[in-house]
Amino acid sequence: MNGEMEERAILVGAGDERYLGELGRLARTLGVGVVGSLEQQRRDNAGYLGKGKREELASLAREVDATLVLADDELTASQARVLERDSGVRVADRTQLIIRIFEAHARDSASKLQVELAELEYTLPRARGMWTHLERQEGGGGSASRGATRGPGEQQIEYDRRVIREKMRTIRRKLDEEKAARQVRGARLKEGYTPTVALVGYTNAGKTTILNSLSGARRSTRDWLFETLETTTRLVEGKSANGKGSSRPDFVVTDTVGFIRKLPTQLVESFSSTLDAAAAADIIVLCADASSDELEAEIRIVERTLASILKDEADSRHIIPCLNKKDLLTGNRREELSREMPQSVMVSALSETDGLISEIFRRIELKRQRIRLLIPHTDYVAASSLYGLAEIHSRNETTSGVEMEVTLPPSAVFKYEPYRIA
Ligand SMILES: Nc1nc2c(ncn2[C@@H]2O[C@H](COP(=O)(O)OP(=O)(O)OP(=O)(O)O)[C@@H](O)[C@H]2O)c(=O)[nH]1
Ligand SMILES: [Mg+2]
Repeated sequence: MNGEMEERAILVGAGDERYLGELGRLARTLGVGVVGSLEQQRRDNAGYLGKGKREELASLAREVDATLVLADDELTASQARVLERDSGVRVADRTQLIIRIFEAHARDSASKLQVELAELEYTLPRARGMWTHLERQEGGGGSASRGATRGPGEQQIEYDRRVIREKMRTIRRKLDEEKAARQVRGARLKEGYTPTVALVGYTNAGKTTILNSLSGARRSTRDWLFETLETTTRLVEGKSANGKGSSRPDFVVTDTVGFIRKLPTQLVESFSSTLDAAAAADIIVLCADASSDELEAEIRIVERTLASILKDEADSRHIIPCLNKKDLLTGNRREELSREMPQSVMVSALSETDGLISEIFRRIELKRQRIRLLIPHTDYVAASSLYGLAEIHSRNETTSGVEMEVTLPPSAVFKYEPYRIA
């Protein structure tokens, strides 16, 4: 899909779940122009679109001079071949499109490796398709001569697949190394416990804009999909966020990769650091674009993913639903949303995030517990590991042990429960 501005795509969708509007935005993110669309309730096994629709597609393609057909779902190799043959135009599917976007936006080495892995995973079951394609070019006679050429031997395909699998193993190994390095960095950040907040949400919700607004960072934000492909963590100083110099705690905020409907399974790896960040966070800000026509669906998709990684019900109490882009709403719509989602905070990341900041501090306070502990001298390690983990208000050596008054992060409350005296 190079020579991007030249591409003129027709969008096609078949089946119950069709999101051609979003597919069009994905296409435009890569600079691909959209010149038409066709959709159908029934999904055809052989050619994705039914035979009649494929004929319609062929004449539309001629009429609008299309160079590309984009399918809203992942196609099998043979569906893509049939669609390509019948439309007379090159075919790409939603998965390829998203992988291309990830490829174009990947900046750090982990994201690049993850994209490479996704690409190989996509190619693996299609190894035969690749060969057919080559064969056709060698034959030089287009589709007519194809039946006459003998297919490549099964051995060749097997060899090909072995090579792909071998490459995938190498990349996975490198990714594991990257992850280990990331954990070391994360642990360093954790020294001197600071509450953590993860910004999670649908792609283009405004997560990075919120991060910038909270922390004064200048991460890149764009009105296209999957601008951010890596997690970034920034410190927000309680004092500066408050402006009044009072004793609000510092916290760290992590920006993550956005979600999307029908997420290609090949890209799940790209979300692992996002999911880790969400699972480890004390507080999750579920960001949504309040001006989206699909607001409810976009929130649901993120909630479903979160539910699968959060350990228990109690965790969900620490999610702050945040409706962003308030400035794009009419007064009526704002009122309607406040009624429908009373627990959410409404902000405009470009101009006004005070409501979100206050809510974050309120939740941090709720989650921290100030307690008195008596730790016997024999449990010396338990006492010393409080440093860097808790806020320590007082410490007294007594004959039975060390008595401390501390404010604990939620993650440590359980561990210190046995020593609690008040
Ligand atoms: N009008 C308006 N636009 C906003 C607001 N917040 C963000 N945007 C715009 O929305 C677009 C997406 O913002 P990002 O911060 O890149 O969104 P994101 O959630 O990080 O997106 P990905 O990284 O692609 O998942 C950008 O063009 C922002 O300028 C807002 O409050 N109001
Ligand atoms: Mg972003």
